[in-house]
This record gives sequence, structure tokens and C-alpha cells, in this order.
Amino acid sequence: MPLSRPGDPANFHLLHRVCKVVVLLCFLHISVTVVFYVRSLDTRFAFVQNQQYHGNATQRNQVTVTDLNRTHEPAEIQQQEAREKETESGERKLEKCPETSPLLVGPLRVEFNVPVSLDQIKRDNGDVRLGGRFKPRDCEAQQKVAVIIPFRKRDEHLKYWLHYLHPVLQRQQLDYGIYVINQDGDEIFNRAKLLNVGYTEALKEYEYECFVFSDVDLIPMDDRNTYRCFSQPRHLSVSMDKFGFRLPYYQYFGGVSSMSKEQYMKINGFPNNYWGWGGEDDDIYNRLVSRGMSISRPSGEVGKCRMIRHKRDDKNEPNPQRFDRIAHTRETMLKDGINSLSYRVVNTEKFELFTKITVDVGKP
Ligand SMILES: *[C@@H]1O[C@H](CO)[C@@H](O)[C@H](O)[C@H]1NC(C)=O
Ligand SMILES: *[C@@H]1O[C@H](CO)[C@@H](O)[C@H](O)[C@H]1NC(C)=O
Ligand SMILES: [Mn+2]
Repeated sequence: MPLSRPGDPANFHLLHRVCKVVVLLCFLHISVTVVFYVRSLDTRFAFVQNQQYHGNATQRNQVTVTDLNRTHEPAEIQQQEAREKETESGERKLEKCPETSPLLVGPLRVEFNVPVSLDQIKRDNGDVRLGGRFKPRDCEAQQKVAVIIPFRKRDEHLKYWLHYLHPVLQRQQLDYGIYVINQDGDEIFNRAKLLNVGYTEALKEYEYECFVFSDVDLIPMDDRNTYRCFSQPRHLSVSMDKFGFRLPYYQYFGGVSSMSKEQYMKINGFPNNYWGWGGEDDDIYNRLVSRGMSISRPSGEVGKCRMIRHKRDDKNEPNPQRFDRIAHTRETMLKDGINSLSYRVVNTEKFELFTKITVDVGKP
């Protein structure tokens, strides 16, 4: 085959085609950049949008979450821990656990048709200590995590939760404790206030640096969805079966979420005056955004989870004031939150698999 020389028309033709491809690639690159830029604007101005709608989820665009893989690494937390370690008087200095636990197995089978027994769960989780505490034996956990579960009369759900979550949290090599915050009495339910109580009570017990807030009926379907904190507040229940394994709307922050102590303090904790169902999670979202934070999420695949089907509880009717409330988060958050929290602990019980704190949170 004769080699073509530079001036050859065939050669020129080839060059032409190469140029075309390059231009096409550039165009593709720009489009992708623009799409991502618009997406980030969307997050930043979501606060405003949020105030403009009075319907909820169902009317809004559904967002697939496969492209929301923004795993912000908790650099500050790690650095701080490293510093703390230096100053420790080291008797038994364990090495830090790896950033990603080698014990993870990925997707999990989650079912609610076979009943589980507490005795069996205890036998399966022999390393869990009184009050639902655990830390890895062979390494020092990356984070100390308090898991807070707002609760009332859902013992069946709690059993499933303990059955599925204890093994997962242990494989994630966390230094964790489980706090079930039980609303005393039969007044209307107040989820966010119970979360504030959980935060406060857990901190009295141990130097937790990360808080995971979880509904009792939500079970992750993949153990790579680590129940810990990130450099931004994290939404963990991103693809629930209830919503067809999608986010119901981009600003959704309900179900399971996590926040470091610093992130939580930055927003003055959660609102105390959302009585009944709905809106409190949107209020929390507004708080985050108004303090310049954004949501971090696992991918839609890793963030899959199942909700135990149930009827709406008594005394948890939709809160008619919720739309009005979330429209004023920016003003109310300064005086309503962890700085205005008041409650009375009725009873603290240490069970083998969890700590149950029964609390009187008052009424509207
Ligand atoms: C998400 O990010 C991690 C770490 O960068 C990567 O290993 C993983 O493959 C990504 N997953 C998806 C679905 O993009
Ligand atoms: C909107 O719906 C979501 C999902 O059901 C819920 O968590 C949230 O509280 C609702 N917000 C309002 C304002 O009703
Ligand atoms: Mn539910």
C-alpha cells in the first residue's frame, strides 16, 4: 500500500473528518457542563421555589437519582479526628478503620412477610452492647454515630428495623448507638421535636459527632449506603419503594438523613412546632439552604430502601399549617429550634438492642 503524502486529497479528507469529530466532542462537553451548571443553580434557588408551591410531591417533577452521585468526603471530620488522636494518651491505640469498610456486601434482600423475634435478633447480634451500642473490635471507627428514631406504638416495625440495621451498621464499622425516642401520651405526634430530643439526650451519653435521623419503617437495601456524616447534610433514603424508587421531588429530605454536630448547630436544629404529618422535613431543608448548605446523596442504586406498609397513625393527621410554616422558615428558625427546646424525660430504658427514651413533648 503506497503511503500518502501531506498534500494528498485523501489525507486532507481524513483531517477534515477528524476536525468534525473534535468539534462535535467540544459541543457535547459544553452541553454536559451547562446541564450540570443549571442543575446546581436549581439546588441553590430551591429555597425560593419551595415557598411558591402549595401542593406537594405528587404535582412536582419526579427526579431520577442515578446521576446524583455526589459523595462529599468528610474531610473536616477526619482531620479533626486525626488531631484528637495525637493528643490522646495512647494505651490501646487502634488503627483507624478504612474509609470504606471491607465488610460490605452491597445489595440486600429486605422483606417484611416473615415475622422476626427479638430473641433471635439478640442472638444474631451478640457483639451489640446494652442500649444498642457497638464499636468495631479491630479498628477505630471513622465516626461516632447516634441513630435517632422518632417513635410511638410501632413495636412491630422497630423489630424489623433492629433485625436489618444492626448487622448493616456493624459491617459499616461505625461506633454507634440506637436511640428510640418515644412520644409519651396520646397528643398529636411531633416528629421533628422528637429528633431534637434525641440529639440532646444522645449527646449527654457519649461524644457523638454524627447524627442519623431515621423513620422506624425505613430499611436500606444496600449496605454501601453508609449511615454516617459527610461534608454536607446527607439524605440517605433517596430511592424508596413507596415512591417507585425515585425521589418524589428534588428538595425532599424526609425518611432517613444525617448531619454532623456542626451542621445541626448551624441551622439551630429542627423546628419544634410542626404537630402532625408533613412539612417538618421541608422546613429542615429550607434551614440547610438558608445557611448555604446543600444536600449530599448516595446514588439511586445504593440509596434504595423499603418502607414497611402501614395505615396512617392516629394522632398524626396532616398538619394544615404546614404550608404556611415552611414559607417562613427563614424568620422562624432563629428562635425555634434547639435553642428553644423544652421537654420532660418520663423514662429511660436500656434494652439490649436499643435505648428507649420516653418523653413528654407537650402539645400544640
Ligand atoms: C459513585 O461514586 C463512587 C466514588 O466516586 C464510584 O465508585 C461509583 O462507581 C459511583 N457510582 C455511580 C452510580 O456513579
Ligand atoms: C411533602 O411530601 C413528602 C413526602 O411524603 C413529606 O415528607 C413532606 O413533609 C410533605 N411536605 C408538605 C409540605 O406537605
Ligand atoms: Mn411511614
